[in-house]
Amino acid sequence: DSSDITEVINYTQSTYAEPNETYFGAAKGMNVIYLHLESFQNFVINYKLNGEEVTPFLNSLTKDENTTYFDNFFHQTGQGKTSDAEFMLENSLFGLPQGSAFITKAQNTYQAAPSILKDYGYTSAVFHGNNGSFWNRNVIYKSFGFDHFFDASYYDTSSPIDMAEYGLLDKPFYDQSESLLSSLPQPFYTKFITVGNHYPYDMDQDLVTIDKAQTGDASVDDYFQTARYTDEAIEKVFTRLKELGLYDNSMIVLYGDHYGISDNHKKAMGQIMEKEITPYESANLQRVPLFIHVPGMQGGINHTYGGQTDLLPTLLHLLGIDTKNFIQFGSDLLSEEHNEVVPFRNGDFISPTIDSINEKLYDHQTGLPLDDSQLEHANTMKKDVDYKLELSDRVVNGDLLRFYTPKGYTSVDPSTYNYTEDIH
Ligand code: GP9
Ligand code: MN
Repeated sequence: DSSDITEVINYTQSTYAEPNETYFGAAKGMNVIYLHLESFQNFVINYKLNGEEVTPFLNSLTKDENTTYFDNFFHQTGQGKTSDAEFMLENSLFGLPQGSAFITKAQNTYQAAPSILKDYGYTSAVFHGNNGSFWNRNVIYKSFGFDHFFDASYYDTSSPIDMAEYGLLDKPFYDQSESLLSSLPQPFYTKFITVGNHYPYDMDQDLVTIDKAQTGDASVDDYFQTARYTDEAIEKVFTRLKELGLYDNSMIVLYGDHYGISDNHKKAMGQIMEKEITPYESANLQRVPLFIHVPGMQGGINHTYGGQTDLLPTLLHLLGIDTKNFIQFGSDLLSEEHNEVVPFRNGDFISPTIDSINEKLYDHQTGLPLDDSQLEHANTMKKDVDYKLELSDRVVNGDLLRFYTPKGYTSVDPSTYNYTEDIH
């Protein structure tokens, strides 16, 4: 009930990380373009298969002067997969321990990114070449305050060669999204959700430009072909944004949503990574790429440890919007006060010093069992992680944001949104 919210507010106030004045407002007033890297694990970045780069364009982004590439960024998803990634991205709230909050908690009160940005004149839209009811998106997006949701009904999905199992393939998807994007007033906040690189990663061999791997495990071997395809589609997006004159006034954020290769493929992954996939290695393979491109902002490779709940405070601070009064469970990755302990949905955590994986403690740098002298410190970290997850679950299960409206924030009325009356 409402007394719970006081404990939550005290907690999130205590974990708030203040903006880094070097970066605060670096993207102020810019458009935001999220490019969703489906099932993309970080091990693919700068990986060479038979001497050939799998993702040459993304690899080039790790060296782009205005792109910050985070190489210690982790997904924190549970059973909700993509929907958990979106939930965390838009709210800086964890998904649920079981099931998908998108499905079971769509009627909650949220103070999500689109609604926060509306107070700053932003128009928001999601583009996704799958039917709008998948993951209950067409319901929960209204609670998030998305102005538009361009689902498969806005796209030409009539030619089979353009289709993947969960909707339109990336290249035709992005091509067809262009006129929809150009119809939006600026500044806009947009998210493009792709499906090309989705399990089991099989692709029409007429469309592939790199060989499969040769482990004998099909979903591992094929993964490199769909990852390459995703990379090529992203490169085309960057080229088109420049041609459309949108590149210089847009912040582009690329993020992996969750793992691609599950723990059932340890043997094949051991060949790919040339090391045994132990529980420690498997947890450390949960890194997903995060690239933040801001025109005019000095980029580089940023080794800060973080997760998907950290994206919203990071994004808002880059846009010059302070997050102090919002209930957010992550913290700004660029802040000097950012907490580098990365909680996972199952209570495990990874940090620059200590990892807790399946109830076992490790020295993060060596992967060896933790020295007894560190046990007390590790237990404190574990308690903090458990408490953070518990409070986030209390907010989502108790719909507690009903009881707290941040100063200056305009609440959302989901009934005012209708995604079918848009331009067709
Ligand atoms: C479905 C697409 C894939 O619309 O986003 O979802 P996933 O299976 O990755 O959760
Ligand atoms: Mn996904």
